[in-house]
Amino acid sequence: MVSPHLSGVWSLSMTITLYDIHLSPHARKVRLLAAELNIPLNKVTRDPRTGETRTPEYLAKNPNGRVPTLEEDGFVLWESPAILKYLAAKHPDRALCGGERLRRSSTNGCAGGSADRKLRSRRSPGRC
Ligand SMILES: N[C@@H](CCC(=O)N[C@@H](CS)C(=O)NCC(=O)O)C(=O)O
Repeated sequence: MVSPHLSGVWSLSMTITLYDIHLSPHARKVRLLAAELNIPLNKVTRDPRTGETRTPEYLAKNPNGRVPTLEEDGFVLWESPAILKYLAAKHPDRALCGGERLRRSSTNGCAGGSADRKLRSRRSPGRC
């Protein structure tokens, strides 16, 4: 059994694969945040224009058939807001997810959707 301490270290070194295409603004947000947080990405191009996001293999990862899709150690996530929050949560010290108080205000605080919009609307101007 791996101790929690070691398991934390291990998870930091896991390869994160990002299925994307360079011209996607949704994928670009993810690439920019990963660069900001020094999180290395194994980028795999999947071009929606040529059907690469509609193959059975890709749809098994992302049923929406769109980019970006992130995969880490068998865990798959799609929808760029959810991916951004997943990456931001790796660096709680940066408080990019709204900080503890806002995060506690909703169980979905880091999962996107309506809770995300609620958190955004409560942020003070000028805050990321
Ligand atoms: N809501 C999605 C939108 C993703 C999206 O629309 N991606 C486009 C590329 S920018 C795509 O894959 N389009 C292909 C399609 O809709 O078939 C997100 O934020 O990740």
